[in-house]
Amino acid sequence: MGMSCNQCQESVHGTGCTVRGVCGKDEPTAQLQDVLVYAAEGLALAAEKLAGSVSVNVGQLISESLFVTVTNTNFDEDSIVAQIRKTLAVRDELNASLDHCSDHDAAHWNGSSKEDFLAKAATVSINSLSENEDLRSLKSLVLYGLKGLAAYTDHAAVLGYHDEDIYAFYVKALAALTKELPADELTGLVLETGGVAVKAMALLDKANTTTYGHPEITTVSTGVGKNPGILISGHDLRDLEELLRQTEGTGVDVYTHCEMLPAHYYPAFKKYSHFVGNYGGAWWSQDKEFDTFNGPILMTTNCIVPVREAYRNRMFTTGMAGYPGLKHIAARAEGKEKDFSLLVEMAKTCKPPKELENGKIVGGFAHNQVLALADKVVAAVKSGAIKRFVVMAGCDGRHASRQYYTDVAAALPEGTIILTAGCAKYRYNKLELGDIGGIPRVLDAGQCNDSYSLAVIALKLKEVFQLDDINDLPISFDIAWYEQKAVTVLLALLFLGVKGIRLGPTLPEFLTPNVAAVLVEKFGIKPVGTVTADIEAMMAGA
Ligand code: SF4
Ligand code: SF3
Repeated sequence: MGMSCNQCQESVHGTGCTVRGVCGKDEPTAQLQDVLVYAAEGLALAAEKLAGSVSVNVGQLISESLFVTVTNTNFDEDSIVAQIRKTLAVRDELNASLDHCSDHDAAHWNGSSKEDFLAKAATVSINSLSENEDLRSLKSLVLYGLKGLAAYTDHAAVLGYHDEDIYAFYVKALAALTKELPADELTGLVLETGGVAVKAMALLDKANTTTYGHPEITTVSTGVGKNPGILISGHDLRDLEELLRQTEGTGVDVYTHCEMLPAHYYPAFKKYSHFVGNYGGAWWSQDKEFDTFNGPILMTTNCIVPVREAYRNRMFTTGMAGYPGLKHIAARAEGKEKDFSLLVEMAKTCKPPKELENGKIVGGFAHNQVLALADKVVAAVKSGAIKRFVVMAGCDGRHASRQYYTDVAAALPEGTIILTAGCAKYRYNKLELGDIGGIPRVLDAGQCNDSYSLAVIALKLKEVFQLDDINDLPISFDIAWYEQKAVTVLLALLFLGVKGIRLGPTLPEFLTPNVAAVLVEKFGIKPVGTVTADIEAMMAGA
């Protein structure tokens, strides 16, 4: 039967991953993820037939199910099977309330065994979206955009924030993926996904900043203390909040890893003296760093890489994350916190982390903080001290070709400011790039989930400089992508009218030449080139 996955930047070029994912995802896991997407489509078709709004329960369930299939989030067959069953059960409830079956094929295959689901997988892979490769490419763009969106709305939902319009869009778009639609309708759906992405990022921004305050300029240590520690990775701030509360006064320190680094920027977490620093770099080097951390590690979301024996018994998952053989910390019971006592007790028996480095990272430049510096920034632009902003947000990844981003950051002229968000920053956030009149040359807005801040900052600059078009700003976009949240951010930028984005280290494999040509023609998207040529072009405004 084989697997067929091409959703991330590390997809095997030319064929997608067909035997085993570069990410480590094996064939049954990939197939069960396809079936889970298919079950979510069945749920959407049932919800589409109901008059009125899409319920929060259905919207949240779709968010969770799609999030499970985001690259490097969940490798655990049993938990994916459980999520398929949950999704089908709600689909069946909706169909029962309508008193008819969905015409989606899913209505006839809700067998309960994993084998049943695997047998179904052959007919529901990404290839089944359409026989026409261009239509399949457009549908893939929508589906991957939805997966990234799902991560945003799941994080917002965890904090109690929902938007029924976004949930209604899930239903509309997932249902559309099951239908034969012409290219122009699918192109419209791609752009609409970008518009909904802006809404979802704004919702998550509101959820995070209302709950934890607005990020502030913060210096984070990359060294280690003398106490044992727990390392928390992924993107879920509520998990961190509860872990910090449950470790307070226990003699166990808490460290962030990868995309949890920006948690240090939030006022709500600054009061914890045992929240000591950040350990290691971007997600892909975890198989070296987790060994030397010595204590328990909690993965709240992506990115998990194949787990090594050296730390397997110290690693835990929670939320939508999963990995076979790792202990999973259960969801919150109504009105209760998650129970992290297993990690706390284990940490007390562990050695302190081994020092990897002993420096600092400065961040916290989300929209509120940057707008507080607006006068200074505007004056620096007017005086010519700041010549250009370069947005280098997105994801990091394993490939050596991503050295491009380090080299661009190092070689950009001194009058440039790098605006970043996401784990792409690890390619240059430990370089000494200095400042411009006190404004650091790398302004880190936060996680990939905080890319919204970069759009707000750009729109504010447009307003301050009284420009009609965002593309008239002295700003260039040199974006790095890896997983599907970056696809969502890209669609959001296109929706906001940003033109001429450089995308790398390679263009998505799921774009056919015809679909890529449309993006080039309409939006001027281009692949990254050489460091020298790209810097020269960006400084010239291209
Ligand atoms: Fe391959 Fe990426 Fe899919 Fe993993 S997520 S199987 S690396 S395309
Ligand atoms: Fe990174 Fe996985 Fe995308 Fe959140 S942690 S940006 S890749």
